[in-house]
Amino acid sequence: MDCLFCKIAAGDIPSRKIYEDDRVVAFHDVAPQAPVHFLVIPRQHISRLTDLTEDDRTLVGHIAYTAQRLAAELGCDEGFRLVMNCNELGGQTVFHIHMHVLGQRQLHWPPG
Ligand code: IU
Repeated sequence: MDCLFCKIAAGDIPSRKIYEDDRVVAFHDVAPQAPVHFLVIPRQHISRLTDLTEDDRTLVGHIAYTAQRLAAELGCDEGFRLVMNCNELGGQTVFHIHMHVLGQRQLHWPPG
């Protein structure tokens, strides 16, 4: 499968990895939108949130749990934002699900 994030997860394309285990990989975003901006992705290829099945619920929980734990480790104790974009209208550009973690600047609402 020709998926950039599958290749990053496999180590076939270099990335600035922060954390990995048997289910997820976290790495710094190449175009950071905040002083801290990293992505948490599943090793398993899932193209979009709307492809999730009931069996994936624990995996998504692990992604969110890992995201907040790493945010704390990277000094985002005053606050941070988790974002998952879905499909074109949601702003998704890479079709392997990923959770953005943004922190260490004041974030505003609503997003653009
Ligand atoms: P999106 O939610 O699908 O729009 O986010 C994709 C993110 O992946 C975006 O923030 C990119 O900067 C990031 N990214 C990356 O970190 N490394 C890459 O090689 C590519 C995109 I292509």
